[in-house]
Amino acid sequence: MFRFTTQLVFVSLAGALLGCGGGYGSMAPAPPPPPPGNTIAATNAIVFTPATLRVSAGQTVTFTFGSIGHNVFFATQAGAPADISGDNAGVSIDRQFTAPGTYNYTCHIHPSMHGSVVVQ
Ligand SMILES: [Cu+2]
Repeated sequence: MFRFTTQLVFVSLAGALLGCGGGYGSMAPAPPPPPPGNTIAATNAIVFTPATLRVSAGQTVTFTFGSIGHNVFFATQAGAPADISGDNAGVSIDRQFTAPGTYNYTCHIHPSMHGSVVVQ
């Protein structure tokens, strides 16, 4: 005679339901203000514009060249950035000004073209 013992297995349901409410912040940080437009255009009118650009020490100036080639040669002085030599058309080239001063420059292709960057 065999007696069968029925073991009751109690299963306890530990319902650990993780809420999926990853509250995505709807308050994205405001975009930073656009950088100052420290740009000098070497134009097809054979002028640099603006003729005088004022920037703060440490800022970068972008020289943009139109379809007519130009270059930028700085007067020799301490703190002047590297010249932009050659015949540059359709490009933009950056130069950083680290020291206060007035930096005059000319285009060697068109000697009548000149301008200055005043670094404060
Ligand atoms: Cu030129």
